[in-house]
Amino acid sequence: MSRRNIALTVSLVALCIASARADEITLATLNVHNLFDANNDPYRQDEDTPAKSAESQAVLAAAIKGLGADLLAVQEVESREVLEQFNRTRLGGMYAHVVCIEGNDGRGIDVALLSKLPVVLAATYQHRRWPAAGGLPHATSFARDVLRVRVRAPDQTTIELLVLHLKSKSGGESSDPWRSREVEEVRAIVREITGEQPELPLAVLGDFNDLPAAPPLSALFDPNAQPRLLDLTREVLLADRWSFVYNGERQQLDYFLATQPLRERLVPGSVRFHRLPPEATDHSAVSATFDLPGAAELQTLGPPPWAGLTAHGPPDLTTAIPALGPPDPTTAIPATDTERLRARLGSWTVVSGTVKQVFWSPTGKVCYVNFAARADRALSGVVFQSAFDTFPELRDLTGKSVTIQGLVEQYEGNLQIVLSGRGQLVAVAVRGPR
Ligand SMILES: [Ca+2]
Ligand SMILES: [Ca+2]
Repeated sequence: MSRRNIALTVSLVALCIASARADEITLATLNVHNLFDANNDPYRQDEDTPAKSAESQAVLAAAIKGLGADLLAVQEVESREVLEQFNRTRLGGMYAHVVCIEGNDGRGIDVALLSKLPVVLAATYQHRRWPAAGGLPHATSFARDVLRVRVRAPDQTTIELLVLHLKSKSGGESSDPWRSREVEEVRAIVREITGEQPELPLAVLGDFNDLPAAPPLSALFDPNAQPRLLDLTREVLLADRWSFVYNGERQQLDYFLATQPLRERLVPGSVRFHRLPPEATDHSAVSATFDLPGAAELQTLGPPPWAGLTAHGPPDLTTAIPALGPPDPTTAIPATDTERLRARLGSWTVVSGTVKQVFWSPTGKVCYVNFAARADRALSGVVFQSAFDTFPELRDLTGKSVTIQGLVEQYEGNLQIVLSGRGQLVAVAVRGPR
């Protein structure tokens, strides 16, 4: 069999394996924009928010059905009663479980979860308190709430979700300290949960009400925080990574973060922003689909199923990256072609070259895979500590021909691709004399 035929056969087998997986679960998040009823809630200031019209509800329901989500995190729901009625009358009861706990917001808007999967646990963090943040006397608790829900998949796998709706930006920078403090607390909550059960797949998703590079959100994206939260929306091309339009400008306010145990189950290419009709809501939805293997496999958490195929694996690249879909080696840009690569900033790109050196930062927390002796002469692969175990071959890469793929970024003027997923790096030993 020729190499081409072998590659084709392997690709077909990979396709068959992919289509045979029935245990896929789609998670999504959507700010539904004021899903209010016409009844006056005497305990909340809901008088100034009109009820969502029948037409708007119908459009929203059609949009939600189109998401195909098994689990839908929602924000800006007035109450559990309103959401239950919407699910029953507009969605035909497609979600068996409606989780909504009245939170702290003055107007009464709440975070909630619609679930087709059984709910094992639901908890609120609305009672969490901290000292007044940044001179804001009222900023001593979550402006809304963080809703924690644990669901159980048919194969007994459990997934933990934290549904967020962080303090809004209205009022400008004055809200930043409050949102920063909320983020700190979310981080603490994640540590508390995963500290008890480090192998629990966990998602943090919702309307974070700020931009990806905004300082208040930085702690969520910190690559050295433990456990690391991986922003799945970064799998989407930069130009498509927006969820809200403010003054005519596209912005990303909605996010989907996952811990590594959940990230490892992400179906490649499944992360999507969904544009919804303006009659439904002013936000885009974000969704991602996951493979959920059996509970026994989850507890052992061995290497990902494709791990054996990659490290120094067969020299045919098409057999080596089932995780991300095979990169076309003919499209790879040489790592030293910085001019072409600079034009690819923010875009998913396949890059190849011979590794000149691999070195670790003085703290040992970052590993650099360099394709040139000087950092400004070529793009580098960057691996953060949390992904060291994902790339056991790092120490042996020097002198090898390596293909990497990912988003081209710029850091301190130099080009880089952050490597976190197994399929992002393929090393090929340069063939020596036999
Ligand atoms: Ca009301
Ligand atoms: Ca409410």
